[in-house]
Amino acid sequence: MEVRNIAIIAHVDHGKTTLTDALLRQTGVAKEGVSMDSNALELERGITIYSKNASIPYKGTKINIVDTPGHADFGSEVERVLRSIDSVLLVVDAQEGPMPQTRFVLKKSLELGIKPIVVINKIDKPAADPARTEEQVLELFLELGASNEQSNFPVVYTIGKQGIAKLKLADDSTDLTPLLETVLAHVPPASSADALNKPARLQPFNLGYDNFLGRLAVARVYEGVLKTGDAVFVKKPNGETRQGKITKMYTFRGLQKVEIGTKDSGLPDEAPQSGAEAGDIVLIAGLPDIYIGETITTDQNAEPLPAIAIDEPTITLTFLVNNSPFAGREGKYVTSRQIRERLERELEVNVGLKIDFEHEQDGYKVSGRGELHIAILLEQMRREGYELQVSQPQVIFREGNGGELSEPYEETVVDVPAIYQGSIIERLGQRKFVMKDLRVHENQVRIIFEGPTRGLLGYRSQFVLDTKGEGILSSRVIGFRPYAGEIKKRQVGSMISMMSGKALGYSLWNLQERGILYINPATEVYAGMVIGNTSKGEEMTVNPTKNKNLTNVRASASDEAINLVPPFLLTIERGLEVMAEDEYLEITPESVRLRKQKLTEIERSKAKRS
Ligand SMILES: Nc1nc2c(ncn2[C@@H]2O[C@H](COP(=O)(O)OP(=O)(O)OP(=O)(O)O)[C@@H](O)[C@H]2O)c(=O)[nH]1
Ligand SMILES: [Mg+2]
Repeated sequence: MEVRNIAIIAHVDHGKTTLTDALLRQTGVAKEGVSMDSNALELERGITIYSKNASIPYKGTKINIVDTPGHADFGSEVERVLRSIDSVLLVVDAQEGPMPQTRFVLKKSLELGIKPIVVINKIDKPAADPARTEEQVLELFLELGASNEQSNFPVVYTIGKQGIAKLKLADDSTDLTPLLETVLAHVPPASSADALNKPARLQPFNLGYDNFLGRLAVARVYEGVLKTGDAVFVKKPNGETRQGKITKMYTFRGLQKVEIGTKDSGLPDEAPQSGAEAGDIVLIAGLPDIYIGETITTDQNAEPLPAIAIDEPTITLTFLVNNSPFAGREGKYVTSRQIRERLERELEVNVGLKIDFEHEQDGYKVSGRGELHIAILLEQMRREGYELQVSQPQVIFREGNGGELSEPYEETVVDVPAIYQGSIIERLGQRKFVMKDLRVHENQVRIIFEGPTRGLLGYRSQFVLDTKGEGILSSRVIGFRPYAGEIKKRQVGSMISMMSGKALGYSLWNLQERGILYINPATEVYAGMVIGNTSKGEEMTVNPTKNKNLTNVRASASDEAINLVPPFLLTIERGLEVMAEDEYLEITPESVRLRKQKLTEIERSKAKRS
């Protein structure tokens, strides 16, 4: 059967998954309400975390679709996916226009010689401006050095949410047929008779894991036919070769994985496949040490396929056994060995992650592509019953041959109402961010900055405050550049409990004037736990368990009515953001607590003096 391979790429939230789901529905392979975002965390957050494969049948052709995550922390995954497909649907929100991640994924696609199909989505939004968006997309193509052929892209206008696509805005359409037709017309066939007759060559671009089968590789078949049971050679890009055997293979039909060589597709018109054929994207088991970018082949003398680069981590932090006074109360897996085994399993599939297990007594050094990348792992672990504590994330520096330091830099795009423009430029300027571009559109401004990742750590919650929640900030790593120099951040001081017990409304009411609280009344606290931050920036030790002095009680009813400001409850991400260097974030299945590493004031002042 003829195959076409596409990836859906875009900035976060521009509608990739919604559109993919609609394509699955229209072609009859998924029912109403079924989504590619299937992981519990994805559903809760409404974002895609893992790229996923599906396929749809259309007019006798199998269209493999890879839905990719839009958040910049997962950009490296998108880059790998792009190596395995032949074209992309570049989805752009008709109101927001191209955003940093649009630029990144487009740049990578163009460099690979891909000819994108542009999908202007969400044209139903009241403030949508498809014509302006299209113009900006064309500008972006030209700016990124697109060839004539590439910048002569087909455009499809869509309302992904309603499953509607049009070739002209004025067209009447009730489904996605125009988009499917565009795919057939513009995406080259994934294989040819010539490729089919060669010895098998495949390349994994993603990893998976199954409790029974072990490590799985998601691979594109470039040439030949691979059969279950085949003896294969696995070649590293440098030619180093080892042997293996394929134990099981799956192909994608709709959202299902169907074992190759069996007859259980549920789609009666498709013959059971006898092997993984050139052009297809398949899941392979049997190679326990298979890795991204290697070449699987049946021919010992075959050339390895070009390597697939994996982005280096940019931030690092330590995972430790929880040793707070509340340790072990809520977690099921709490020991160093259990945490280690979990992290080792994570390394099987989490390609951008690096872990140093060497100095076990000091915890495990975990490095990743950004705060969200790490936060998702921690969130996943707590859901599985793990309990642990982590240190403050730090940027990873690199040292050149001459000892010169470099650090990760990001491109940051800020969309804010024009009145906040001045304060944002000033605030980011202090954090060594340089303005690269400023565009005004009605009352909104879009400002593009470049600066060190270090300057952004801990900035997001400040940004929300500075823009009264009306701003959007998105950012992505653009590479390592020379050290930007010292950054003086406004000191945030912690409000630390000196007592253990239950926090009382009366004391919180007194404390809320002095800063922002992280806890509710009746929250259990311990001495050394951080219960809030102070507005003046100084560190403050307080007693949140103090009750009203009983001898002073007056019998007035109004006295009892305490007006408490809703607290800033800590999530893992907020915690990673607000924590100080001498603190730990304690994470259990039920709680996220911030604490001082040294729990008593005496220990803390001793540590400060030395
Ligand atoms: N108004 C409108 N909203 C849409 C449309 N398509 C998607 N949305 C909404 O946009 C939001 C994001 O949609 P998703 O499909 O999850 O976006 P995504 O690009 O997959 O997001 P990530 O995978 O996290 O990068 C959801 O709330 C959708 O309901 C559309 O055509 N019109
Ligand atoms: Mg998505």
